[in-house]
Formats: sequence, C-alpha cells, structure tokens
Amino acid sequence: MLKKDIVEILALGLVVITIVGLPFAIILYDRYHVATHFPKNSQIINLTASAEPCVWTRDKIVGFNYWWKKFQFAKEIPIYDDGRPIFFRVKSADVLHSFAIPLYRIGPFDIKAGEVQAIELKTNKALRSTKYLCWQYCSECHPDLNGRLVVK
Ligand SMILES: [Cu+2]
Repeated sequence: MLKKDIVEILALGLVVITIVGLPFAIILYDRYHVATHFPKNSQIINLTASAEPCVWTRDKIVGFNYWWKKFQFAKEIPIYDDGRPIFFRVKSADVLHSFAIPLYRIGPFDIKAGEVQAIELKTNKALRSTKYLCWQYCSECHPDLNGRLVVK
C-alpha cells in the first residue's frame, strides 16, 4: 500500500468521523452547557421558533429534521409554581424572531437563527397562565406564532 493510499484512507476516516460525530458532540455540549449554566433544580424550557412551518416547538430542530418540517407546536407549555427557577432557552431555526411574555414584562428579546437566548422568568407576582409570543413580524404566519404558559 502506498503512503498516498494510507493518507487518503485516514482523510476519509476523519471526514466520516466528523460527519457522524459532530451532531453527537453538539448534543453533548448542549447538555454540558445546561448542566453548568443553570441551577440544578431549574425548570428549563427549550423553545425553537420557525417561520416555515409556523411553530414554536419544544422539538429539537437540527440539520436533518429541519427539512422534514414536522414539529409539534408548543401551544401549551406547563410551568410549575413550586419555587424552582424557570428558564427559557429560546432559539430560531430560520429567520429573526423575537420572544416575549407580556404579562411578566419579559422581552421582547431578539432571537437570531443559530443563537440560544437564555431568559429567566422572574417575577414577584404569583405565576398565572399567560401568553407567550413572537414580538416582531417574522413571516406571513407571524400572528399565529404564540402559545400559552399553563401553570400547574
Ligand atoms: Cu414573528
């Protein structure tokens, strides 16, 4: 076997490892980030906005499933009024969105595609079920980009 063949095989192996391993590395990094940046007992609500299809979803949108576009709309998100801190980790799968919870004067926070915004639901009021929404015009379906936080 020539030295050139060995180098080609190693390069091919590196490409395959990168393609297969990168999604796992991203998922592991995401878990590490959550474990090290939020209090241990937090309620963490991952939300992703997408203009096409028009949803706020708790599904993880990653490269391969983005094209299937079958995400469950998070029309109702349970939150627990048990004293634990509540954090939203909000992302956009495509265009610039904006996240707000008007009742608690939270936001609007710009949500750029590919970035994660960590937003704490901090209030001195008792928790009440309320609406969350996209605050800025992001697409034709913008008026439908809203859901409810339901206190349990
Ligand atoms: Cu919008």
